[in-house]
Amino acid sequence: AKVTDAVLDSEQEVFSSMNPFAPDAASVASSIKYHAEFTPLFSPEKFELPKAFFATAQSVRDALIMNWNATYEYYNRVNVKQAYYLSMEFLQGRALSNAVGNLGLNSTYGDALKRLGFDLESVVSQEPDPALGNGGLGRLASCFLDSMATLNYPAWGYGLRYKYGLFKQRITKDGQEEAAEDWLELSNPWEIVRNDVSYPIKFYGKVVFGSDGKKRWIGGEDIVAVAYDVPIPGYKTKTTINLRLWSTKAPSEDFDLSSYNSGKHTEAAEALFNAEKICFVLYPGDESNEGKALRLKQQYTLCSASLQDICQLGRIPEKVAVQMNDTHPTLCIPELMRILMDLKGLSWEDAWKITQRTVAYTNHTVLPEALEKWSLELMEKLLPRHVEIIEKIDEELVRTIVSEYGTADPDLLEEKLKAMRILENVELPSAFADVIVKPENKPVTAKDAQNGVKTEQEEEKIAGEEEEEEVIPEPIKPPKMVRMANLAVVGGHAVNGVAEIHSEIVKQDVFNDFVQLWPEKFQNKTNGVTPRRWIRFCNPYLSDIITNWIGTEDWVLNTEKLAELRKFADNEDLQSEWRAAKKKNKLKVVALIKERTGYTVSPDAMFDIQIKRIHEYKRQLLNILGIVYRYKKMKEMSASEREKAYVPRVCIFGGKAFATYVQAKRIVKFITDVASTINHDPEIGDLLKVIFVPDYNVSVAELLIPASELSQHISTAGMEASGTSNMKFSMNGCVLIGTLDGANVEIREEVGEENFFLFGAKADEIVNFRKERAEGKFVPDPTFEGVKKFVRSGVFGSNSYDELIGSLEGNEGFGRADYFLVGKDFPSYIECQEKVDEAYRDQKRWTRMSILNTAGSFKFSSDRTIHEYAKDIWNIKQVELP
Ligand code: B1N
Repeated sequence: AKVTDAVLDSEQEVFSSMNPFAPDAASVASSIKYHAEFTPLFSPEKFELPKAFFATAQSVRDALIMNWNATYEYYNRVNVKQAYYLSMEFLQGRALSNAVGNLGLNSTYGDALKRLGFDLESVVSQEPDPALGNGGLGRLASCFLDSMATLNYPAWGYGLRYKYGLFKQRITKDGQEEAAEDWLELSNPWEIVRNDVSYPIKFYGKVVFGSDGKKRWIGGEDIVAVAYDVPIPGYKTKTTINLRLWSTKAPSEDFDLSSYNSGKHTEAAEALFNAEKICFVLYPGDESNEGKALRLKQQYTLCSASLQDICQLGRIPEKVAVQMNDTHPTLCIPELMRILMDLKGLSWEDAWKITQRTVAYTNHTVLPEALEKWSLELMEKLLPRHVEIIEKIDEELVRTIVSEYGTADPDLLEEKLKAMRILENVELPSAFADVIVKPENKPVTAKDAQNGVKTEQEEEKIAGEEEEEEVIPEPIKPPKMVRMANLAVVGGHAVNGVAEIHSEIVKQDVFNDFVQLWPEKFQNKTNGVTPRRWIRFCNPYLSDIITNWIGTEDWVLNTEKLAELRKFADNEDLQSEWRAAKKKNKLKVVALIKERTGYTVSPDAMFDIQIKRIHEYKRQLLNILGIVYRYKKMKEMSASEREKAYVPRVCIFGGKAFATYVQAKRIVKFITDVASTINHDPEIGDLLKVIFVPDYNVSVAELLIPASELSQHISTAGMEASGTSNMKFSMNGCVLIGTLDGANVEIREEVGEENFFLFGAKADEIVNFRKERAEGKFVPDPTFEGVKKFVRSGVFGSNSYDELIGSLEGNEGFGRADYFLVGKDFPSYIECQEKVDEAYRDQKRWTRMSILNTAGSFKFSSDRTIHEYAKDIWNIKQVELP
């Protein structure tokens, strides 16, 4: 009771220091009633839950607007440098409980709603979960906004207002199905459309010289980007920053009234549709050319609208730092150059200096297929002026490379140019055509001649003699591409990876050639997550315990304090409170599982969870095959042997597969098939349950993470840049099983290796293991062979999973032989899982491990990450409002 009183007092204090009126429950209740009546979204007769949600959100928004206006009014007055975080994705999750929590008004709003006949928890769960992001990258952007606001850093987020967020996932007997996510259906109470903040955006057209001798981009298609602002409140601070999301529309004159009146309704509205469709969906399928063009239009809209806006807001570069979240906003570089040269009249040299000083780039992946490239042909059509600028940047880069490496060793020079140029498969700029003698034009050396190496002419002659009649086909020219990562590295002043091991791979591998040129550009910024959403609000039971034992709630802002829990790790009272909190969280998940899948699971079993996008490199397949192995062994035992040998487990999966990622969808289908066999096997009962929670999103994560006891982060080493849910699990007292990949490495360092279940090949061994496989030298473990055979025997249905199991063997037609090394890591994974069971049997030991995970998680607050960006990349200072 004491703690609650203290919290209540501090809530009152915070709010009264922020507002002219001190809100007690009565005034909050009347504000909610006011909004239900006078800013209505529903008809007046009834006052039900949906209406309660919107009215509550509107009343919270009033408080946010005051702080928000005060924030930017002050920043403008003192003219501070600000950071602008550009991202194609913000995975915000629900805002109501977060905003109420950050304002410190939980109990006030709880009481107010009680007076109106509602409870806060049900009102909160009315909010649609805005999913304007795919996964970790988008969620990171949202955690960063929370930290920037909380730490009083002057900043903005910029993104797109997609009408439909990431698809809704349904699980049917055929696997995953996708449906549109209409999150705006009932409107969005948090956003404010700024009708006075809109910018023209151009596509297509051509470049001409103006009368002043400057380049002008004219003609083409013109649309308008309109600002929708979302307030982002900090925790226990007045600072409330802005997330500005752009929506697109046609200029009003583009509606063809005379066509419409003559009955051609569709044609009349074509321009409207054409402009609006840009913001219809997050990540439109880009297999078709139309899809590619649309995605590029989205990226350009984000860059152009944001930079036009930023140029109005602050002096570049003194007052502006632009951070590009991956390469998706890389068009910022040529766009800023265009604005500075064509619109502001600066020289190339000045514009380039300013651009470089302004922008910085975060890399989030080293998977070669994920490094963005755009067809030069498409880009030339859509953005002709930008391609001119990119060509010039590429030419300057060639100049730098030539001067660095000289022409004495043409092979080396060729190799460097090939690796580093922005333009791929494009001839050298004419100025360099003669400087570089290409190896194929090189005269044959005396040594080659001795070894019987023929000249090109000789080869041609021989070929001609042998196949006289045959027409030699024109060689297919590889497509000309623009490599966005190379452009981002060249155009920015800083490049960072998102975990130590990832940043090392970035330096040693992906961008090694650039590191040799500009070593000072490359940095590491290990990711983090906001402790507000990811412990304080999603896990109130554990939060109260932590506050009680540490003696203050400060840890929410200063996570280092969590380390103080270490000294109580073996304390029996703490241990039993700790277990009780976990149990309460597990009970919520038992209900969720019942509701979403119909299955009943036992809260006394170990909750073992893997939730993330379905991807081969994340190896959900390793997890489910491990489960199959466990099931197979159980079936070979008598009932009493089984009971003795195994700790009861509920194995929970969640995650979406990209709609066109066939192999990922097969994995989903396989997991659900295995689940339905095992869950219906009466011999197994509560000893093993497999659950696929459909439609995984931020809100589901907020329920699952606090309830988890073991969580799986088992990617092939070197492939997961960081991972961020690993941090959330660890904070919530969950023990991790994982490979030495991404942030796992650092988590293990912090929590102690005895509190982390490690297995599997290391990143630097992967190349050799793949080689070993390719050469047919790999001998799979009998356990792995046994599991595959078991699957093929039809236990999980008539399907024999040829494509899935075949991919682990590299059978004819199934592509790369176990590229992700599931077979290689299988035995060590199984062995590690046995150690997990053993540790869990000793509940004291397990609880200690759990406590030490929370205690050791303090490094992974996004507050730490944001301080590092602010200091090392953005050069911005904290500014507290008066
Ligand atoms: O970014 C996260 C990391 O924690 C994850 O390890 C990493 O996989 C993730 C193209 C991406 N990398 N690349 C993407 C997202 C959308 C898209 O269209 C690539 N996401 C990540 C945060 O650093």
